[in-house]
Amino acid sequence: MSKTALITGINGQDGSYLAELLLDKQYDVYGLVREISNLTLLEPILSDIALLHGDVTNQTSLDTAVNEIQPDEVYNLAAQSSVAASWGDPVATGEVTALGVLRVLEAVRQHCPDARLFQASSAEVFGNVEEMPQRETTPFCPRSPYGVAKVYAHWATVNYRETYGMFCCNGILFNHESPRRGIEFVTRKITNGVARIHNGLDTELRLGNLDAMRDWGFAGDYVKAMWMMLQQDEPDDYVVATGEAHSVRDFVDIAFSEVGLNYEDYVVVDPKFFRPAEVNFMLGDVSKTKKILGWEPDVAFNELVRMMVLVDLEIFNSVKSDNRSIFGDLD
Ligand code: NDP
Ligand code: GDR
Repeated sequence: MSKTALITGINGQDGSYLAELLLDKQYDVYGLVREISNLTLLEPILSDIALLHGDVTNQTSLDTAVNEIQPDEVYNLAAQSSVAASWGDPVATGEVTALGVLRVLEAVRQHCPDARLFQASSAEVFGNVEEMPQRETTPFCPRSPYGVAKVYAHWATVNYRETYGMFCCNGILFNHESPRRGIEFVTRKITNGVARIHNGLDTELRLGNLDAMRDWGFAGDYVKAMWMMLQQDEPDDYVVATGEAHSVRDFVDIAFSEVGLNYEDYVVVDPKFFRPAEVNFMLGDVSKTKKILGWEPDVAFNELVRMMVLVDLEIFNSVKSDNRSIFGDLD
């Protein structure tokens, strides 16, 4: 019999990849979306999934969804997921990214306690901790309202596992990117900027801290780890990372090189994009996840940058050819 999964945040980057993975595995896939949610990333699979309206700030909507669907697996991906934006609205970030998780846990406990639950925890829980690389036992030391909210969510998930015996797992996810990444994150801002400059639409790209180091992987690989966690005999928490760190500058350099440009001619460092508190260096120790789940990332850093640049270039090419078909040949 096919399994049933409920995904919150299904229309986001990870949600869309995870929905595709679960459809391939013959799951019945349900997703929670808001009235205002943009469904573009789900367009190719809209006829294969079922969407319900709800919001992690609204307990009733979660109770109703979980009670009606009776899912075998719940993937809680919903969050205000931008670290940078979390300083601008710390209270709303806490409502969604911290208390929203508690509401999902409560909905599952009350209405479907045998469901297995994945919580999207984050490497931001570690902040600027000295231990390097960071593993499941590294102390938490968050540096942003987002990181603080994820710490709350992480411990709430552990507590429901320990207190109620529920099958709850935290995936401590390091940065993962793709052509579906939101433009507010640095990687997609860079690849979109490269495509714009390459097409003569911009002459510069304004960025913040180029020296920050991140452990960047491919989102399509990371959703496989989420699924694997819920297939184990026992629930546990796992770091998901590549074990390799690169600077923002490295990313920029490779992205501009893809179109034969030198980033130093185009990138302007703008203090506007510096953060009130920065996490300087993130690097994950993924040995437990490799050993117990048997998970390995498939896409290497250089391939990831290339993939994102190529897709952004294609997007501009298709916009140009659409304009040609409407207005005739523009060249
Ligand atoms: P996205 O920002 O792409 O997706 C976030 C999703 O949450 C969207 O579908 C959004 O829907 C939804 N959402 C926001 N607010 C609410 C709300 N009040 N109620 C219900 N849904 C809401 O993030 P990613 O896909 O990249 O990340 C998925 C999860 O993994 C997040 O929890 C994120 O914090 C976490 N994470 C991500 C990492 C990464 O590098 N990508 C690393 C570590 C953790 P809407 O369109 O309506 O806003
Ligand atoms: P992050 O991702 O904060 O690590 O959170 P982001 O891509 O926003 O920043 C990465 C690093 O790049 C530096 N940076 C810039 N960042 C942005 N957004 N815009 C800029 O112009 C810019 N210039 C330099 C930042 O200072 C930072 O050091 C992501 C999110 O997916 C979270 O949800 C997730 O939990 C963590 O990764 C792990």
